[in-house]
Amino acid sequence: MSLIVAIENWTPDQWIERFRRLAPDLEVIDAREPFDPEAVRFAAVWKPKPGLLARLPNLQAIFNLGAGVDALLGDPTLPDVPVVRIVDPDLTARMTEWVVMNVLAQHRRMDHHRASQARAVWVPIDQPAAHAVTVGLMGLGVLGKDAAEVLRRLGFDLVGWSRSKHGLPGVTTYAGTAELPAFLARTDILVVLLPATPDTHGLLDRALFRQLRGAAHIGGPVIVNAGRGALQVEADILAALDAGELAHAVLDVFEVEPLPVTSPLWAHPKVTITPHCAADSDAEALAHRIVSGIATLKRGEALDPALVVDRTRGY
Ligand code: NDP
Ligand code: OXD
Repeated sequence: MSLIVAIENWTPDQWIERFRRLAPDLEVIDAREPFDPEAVRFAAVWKPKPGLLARLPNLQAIFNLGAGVDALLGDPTLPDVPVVRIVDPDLTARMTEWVVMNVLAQHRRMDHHRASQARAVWVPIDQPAAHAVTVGLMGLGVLGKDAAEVLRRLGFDLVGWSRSKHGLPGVTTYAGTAELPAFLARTDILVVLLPATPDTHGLLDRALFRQLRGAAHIGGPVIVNAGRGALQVEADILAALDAGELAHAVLDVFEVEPLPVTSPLWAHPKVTITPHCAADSDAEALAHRIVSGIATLKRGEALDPALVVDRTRGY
């Protein structure tokens, strides 16, 4: 039984070594080398070449090496076998750190303090309490729920938006397109933890930014996106920042990655950029999860349904 490792934009060598070490009973195939397609039962992939997986007639499951499966589902030839995504407490905790770090930096007006420090001037400003700021979480899945829990503990007022309605302690929840305007009208800092799907593509545009409340004491509406770049219209973010409709944009994901050196986002004073590393996680732990998923399938047992992507929803 073979596991093929097909990784396009990182080097696969360490993953191949890890799988060989953690699953000595599996033949681990490097997709860059010639191989027998009939032998492959499992695939561990990140943005594999479109068409590659369709060539594997005995494939039983595809393990995505990340939480977001948009790149994989974008392959129209993807075979109809379970697609398993990453849900991992370490990844989740790191995303929550990133979200909380950026929400706090905006709430505590760190841009103002850095600018004052650069000029060696002492300019205290009024600091509202956390409960005076409403954080709106777009996406109440594994990541959104965890971030909500920590932000709630810090005292922020919280609203959340998802496709289906959720009951979450301390969070006023909204669902679906019909309730989106009410959610935005309450939001000061918009935290986006949505998947990229046909429904969410281009959602973060100027019309949406104009609906945000954006409390004056944090300088206006702020967006914080670690979901996917396909959700955001970058030209609209820049226009909204320049028009004062957004006070700041914190972005971990981009329409094109790596973000081209020519992008005006790089130098914009109201933009904070991290290079798609909000939830960089422990590769060893992720490999363990995949090996354990393969063992489950080899025993003839079912995978945890929470890990299997619903192909009709797109996440
Ligand atoms: P989940 O699948 O657990 O949650 C997705 C959430 O988005 C759910 O609450 C879902 O609603 C909601 N949602 C999906 N489509 C819509 C829609 N059309 N309208 C409203 N809500 C919608 O995903 P995770 O929380 O694990 O991850 C979220 C995303 O974060 C990933 O898909 C990935 O793109 C991104 N990510 C980014 C990383 C980074 O480093 N920047 C790292 C890891 C993930 P419902 O609850 O009703 O199903
Ligand atoms: C992602 C990840 O999906 O890093 O972006 O897991």
